[in-house]
Amino acid sequence: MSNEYKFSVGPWNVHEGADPFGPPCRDSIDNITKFKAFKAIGFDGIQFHDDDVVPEIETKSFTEISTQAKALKKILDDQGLEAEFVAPRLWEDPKGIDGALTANDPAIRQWGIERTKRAVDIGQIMGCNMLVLWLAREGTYIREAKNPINSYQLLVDALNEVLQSNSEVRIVIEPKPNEPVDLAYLPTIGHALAMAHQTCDPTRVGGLIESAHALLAGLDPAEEMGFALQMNKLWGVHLNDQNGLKYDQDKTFGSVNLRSAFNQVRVLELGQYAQSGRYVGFDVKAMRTQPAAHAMRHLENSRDIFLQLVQKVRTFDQALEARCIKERDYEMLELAVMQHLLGN
Ligand SMILES: [Mn+2]
Repeated sequence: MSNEYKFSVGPWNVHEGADPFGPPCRDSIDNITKFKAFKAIGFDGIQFHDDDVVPEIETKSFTEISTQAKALKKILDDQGLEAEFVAPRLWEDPKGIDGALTANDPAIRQWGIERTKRAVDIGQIMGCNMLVLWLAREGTYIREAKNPINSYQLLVDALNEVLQSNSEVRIVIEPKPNEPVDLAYLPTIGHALAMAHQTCDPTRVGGLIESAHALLAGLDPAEEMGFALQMNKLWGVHLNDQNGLKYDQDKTFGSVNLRSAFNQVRVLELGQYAQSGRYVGFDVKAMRTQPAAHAMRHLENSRDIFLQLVQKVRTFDQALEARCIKERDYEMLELAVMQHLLGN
């Protein structure tokens, strides 16, 4: 099983513990040390923001960017790792304070598109053609600040410009309904894939579903994945967990709702996700309370829980399932699922 599924993680998943109410509480670990540790615990893919590859990217020439990306590619190669995707971190630059691709200022929009195209170039150097777009600040705090009809057109225009700039790139939209902004454009996978079909090349635009983001939209992550799988558009997952409608918690996969996690694994099995060759990514973060020595356990635990749930899905009594469905005995089916998860 661990050979069938490939796992990925981003350097930000091992962090210093800062939150909006308090400073860092663990020392920084350099990326190279993190990559070695990821490989040792069974992760083969690394997810990158453009400025994870090239820190202070805004101050650097393309020659410098290219040199740094090539150097990092060599480090990954030497460790038997590969880059899964590169994502432009538009939301952390002060220029993108009110959104980048949907900013009201056309000069900012052009900056956003150019920075996104630069992330595609970095991806190409890193050997991956996946560009993930989490549209963090593309939205509003108050509705009156932007014209949503116009904003959605601006997003289509931006996607088209990126698609036309590079014939290899695959754009993968990661929807999220809120946070950091109050109301985000493309809040669900349905919105994202509807927009994909409006672009100049729908075959090159797909989606990535994060469990917590679906939950924050009041939706079921497994059903959202099923929707994307039916369209052959589930090009990535960020599995994690979420304790209700709060801030984006990025908790260890399965740690809040084991049955929801079971159903996410079940739909990935039903959709033959492993056979697609795509990575199972975990966007999980260590609790702030964790001492540094244990601040990677959330990754190991998420991967372990995932693999145990693959086993649970595969060993569920298929004959019983078929009989319950035939007899419409969903009480029995539900109990059987619960008993199976309880180990009985
Ligand atoms: Mn998250």
